[in-house]
Amino acid sequence: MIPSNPYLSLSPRVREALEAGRPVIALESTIISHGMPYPQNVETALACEKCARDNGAEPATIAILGGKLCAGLTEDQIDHLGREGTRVTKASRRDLPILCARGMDGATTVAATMIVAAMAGIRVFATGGIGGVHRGAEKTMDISADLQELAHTPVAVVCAGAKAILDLKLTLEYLETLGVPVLGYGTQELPCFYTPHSGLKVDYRVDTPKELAAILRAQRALGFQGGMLITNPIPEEYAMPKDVIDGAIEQALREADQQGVHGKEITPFLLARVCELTGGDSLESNIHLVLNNVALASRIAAAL
Ligand code: PSU
Ligand code: MN
Repeated sequence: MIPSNPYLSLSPRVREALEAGRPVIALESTIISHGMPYPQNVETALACEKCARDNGAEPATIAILGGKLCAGLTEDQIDHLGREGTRVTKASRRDLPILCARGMDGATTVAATMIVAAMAGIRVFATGGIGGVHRGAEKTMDISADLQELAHTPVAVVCAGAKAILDLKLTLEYLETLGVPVLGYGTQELPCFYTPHSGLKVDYRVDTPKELAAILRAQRALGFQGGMLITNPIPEEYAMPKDVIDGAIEQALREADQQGVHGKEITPFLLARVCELTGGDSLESNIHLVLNNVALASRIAAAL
């Protein structure tokens, strides 16, 4: 049975799939409103939904609409989030009570999407990249709420690693402290979003959706409440040249610093600048890696 919550609103398709015990995966909406430009954001969100269905899972794109925590959106709702873009509040854990009480819209981050997925009983979630420990966090204390959520909320997140806009080494240390397993799908190396290579190691390499499902079941059987990070490298043919992407990231970080961008604005600022600086090439890679993650998440959900 799906637990009832006055703020939770499931689409008919998602409700039916969950009640029938069919595979369902969660998808986030900050990537739509704050992570990509219009109209590619809407096209990608719809392509993700199609990709999930092609791989045997019902997609539950998650967002806050009129104060309701929605799992499963219509095309019109996705289009609304894409067109409105950054006018939609970027919503992480701390934002949910206010947006619900005020009847507002919110584009859910990885953290907020995990919360809603867990409420609905969805165990697997696909996205592009998670938030993490920012470079310079020893001074700014900018550490994404995504990491704390991974510690507490029982949803497995499939991503292409984390972007080099973050301090990946510190992000792994933080996840270790929180007890979050970091797995590499078919690799020992932590993928670095636009490239498969970070030079850092994941905790374990896992080669099949079936084994990933077994690990998730064991985590549950142990009574652990936390999530899991499944990192899935971008396919080589879509990867960016390392020097190009590193150069763009360095420049975007310098500009953010000069312009005093901070807090929840920093991630969207860096994503948009990197896209501009690479002439849209990074967006192309971004779209392919997200679809690759959706396909894997769907296969894991099916194996569960
Ligand atoms: N990293 C990306 N693309 C994204 C995000 C992160 O490569 O779209 C988004 C995700 O929604 C993530 C959020 O949860 O940014 C993290 O924001 P913050 O660092 O402010 O917690
Ligand atoms: Mn932050």
